[in-house]
Formats: sequence, C-alpha cells, structure tokens
Amino acid sequence: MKTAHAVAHSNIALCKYWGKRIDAPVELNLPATGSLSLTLDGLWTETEVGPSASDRFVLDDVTHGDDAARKVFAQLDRLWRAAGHQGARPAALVRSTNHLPTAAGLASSASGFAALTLAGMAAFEGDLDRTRLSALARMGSGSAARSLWGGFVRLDRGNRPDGEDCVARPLLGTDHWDVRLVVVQTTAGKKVIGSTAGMERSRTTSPYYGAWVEGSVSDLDRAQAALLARDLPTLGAIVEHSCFKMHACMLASSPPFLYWNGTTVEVMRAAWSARAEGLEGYVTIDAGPHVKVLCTSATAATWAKRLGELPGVVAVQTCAPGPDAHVEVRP
Ligand code: 2P0
Repeated sequence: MKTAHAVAHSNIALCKYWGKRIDAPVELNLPATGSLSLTLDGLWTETEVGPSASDRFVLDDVTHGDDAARKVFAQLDRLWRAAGHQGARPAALVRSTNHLPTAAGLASSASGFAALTLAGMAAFEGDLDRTRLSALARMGSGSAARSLWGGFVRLDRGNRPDGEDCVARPLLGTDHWDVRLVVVQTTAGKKVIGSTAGMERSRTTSPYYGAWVEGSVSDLDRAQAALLARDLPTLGAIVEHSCFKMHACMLASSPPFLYWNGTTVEVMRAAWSARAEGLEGYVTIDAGPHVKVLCTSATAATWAKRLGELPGVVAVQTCAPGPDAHVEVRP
C-alpha cells in the first residue's frame, strides 16, 4: 500500500438530487433523480490515505471514531475490493482537511468522498478510470460522484438495477461560462437532519415526492440546454424551481423538516427584490440554511456586498467554476 494525497472541490447542484432508488440494492446508493452541478473553486477537501498500524480517521486534526469514521472505512473496503484485491484490507490512516464548513449544507460529503475515493484507490494501486471512480464515490455519498470533475457535471439516475448506467460525466469545462456562485452563510452549526434520513422521510411520507421525481427529468434536460446556450434567465428559472420543489417536498413530509432559518428567508427575499430591481441572479439552497446565488462574474461583487450587509449573515464567499479533482502518490 502507498500513501496518496487527493484534492477534490465541492459542487453545488443546479438541478438537485433528493431521494434514492428503491429498485436496487441500498449499497449502490442510486439517486431517484438525476442532477446537474457546478464544481466550485473556493471550497475543497484534501485527503491523504496511507498505511497505519490500525484504522484511524482524522478530520481537521480531530480523530473521529463515530459514524463518519465507519462510512470512511466502509468506503476504503469498497475501494480495496474494486482495486482487485482479495482478503483483508490493510489498516489505513485517513487524514482529511475541509476547506469549507463541515455538515452545514455546503456539501462537505461531496468533496470529502470524492477526495477519499481518489486517494484510497491510488493508495491501493488500483487502475480504474474516472467514470468507475465516480460510481464508487457515489456509493459513499451521492453528490460525491459529481466532484470528480471540474466545471459543469451531470449525474444520470439510470434505470439498470445494477446501477451501471448511473454515472456522472463532465458536460462543460471551467472555461465554458464565467458564472459565479455567491455563497451566503446564514449561521454556523450542524444541520437539523442528515441528507440520507431526510431523503428517506421525503420518499416515505411526502405526497409531493412522486411529482418531485417525475419533474426532475425535464428539469435536467432543459437545464443542460440552457447551460450549453449560456442562457442565464432560463437556467436560473430551472435552478430555482428545482430547489424549491425539493424544499416543498421536505416540508410536506411527516413530520415536516426545514433546513432554513429566519436569515435564510430574509436573504432569499432580498435576492428576489434585487432581481426585481434589475440585478440578475438566481437562488438555490441545499440541505442546510445557506443561500447561494448564481450570477455572472460582472454582478458577483454587487451581490456579495448587498447580501453580506443583511442582519444574520455571517460570511459571504464568491466561487468561480472549479477544477477537476486530482491525486498524487507520495514517495
Ligand atoms: C445535491 N444534496 O444534489 C442535493 C441537494 C442536498 C440537497 O446531495 O445520502 O450527502 O450521502 O447520497 O450526497 C446531499 O446528499 O447524500 C445532496 P447521500 P448526499 O447536492
């Protein structure tokens, strides 16, 4: 076993993944909806995987022995087998640093499992192409499948029970379109319910879940066409619709759940007011309380200033399209 170091950037879903297929083994972690994302330059995870006397997971200099560690080592077990090895996996030290807030709706699991998958496979000296690695990353966390690539990425849900047609692929590179994502952080702290549990509650109890899944197919194709045409008003309308259908689906769950706080709502409203005054930008929110605004590079500074001044906003960060994930094996 070698020591390998990987960097993967976070991504934001312009068309969201929410819900898992139930016609396939749970282990495959197949999404019920396809998704389309933008990889972000300013938010990333770096992960090193190397030999150790026993399994140890260190995240941001703190050793974790909890659920997070179990998911990490289950992923290494998967990578070990996928690399073609038999028998027991060697013990490993996984040292990871998040250059983003963990578990607060800024997709740390996306960059985290993408970096872990790249570093783990390189450490185990496996020779798999990036599409296959993306499928393995998806088994760790659905959104991680998209973080293997930079620019704009599409993850199809697929239909095959073995999940082989559920693969992410890069649609367009970082130079396709000079858009920005203005990330408005509304609070520090952890999210109210994990994504996996939230998705399952939506699937089993929300009367809107079926409509959500059904509508996602045309959202994805129309968003891809608008992206190709660099048509921001059309893409933005689809981005907002995908986001708020997903949150409506959560709210209609029983018991209901909501990732927003009061500031989330104020930022959303301020963004819509700004747009009504002619500042172009579109809102999206993930499984957390932060608000992200998709806009052009020319308007990003104005957006950041305007939303950054609102009461309750703790930080604003402007992200450009980010690069492919990469890995190196250390001597
Ligand atoms: C997304 N989210 O497409 C959506 C939008 C949150 C809201 O993917 O259960 O951590 O590990 O596959 O990838 C967050 O869910 O979920 C997510 P699992 P993941 O970005």
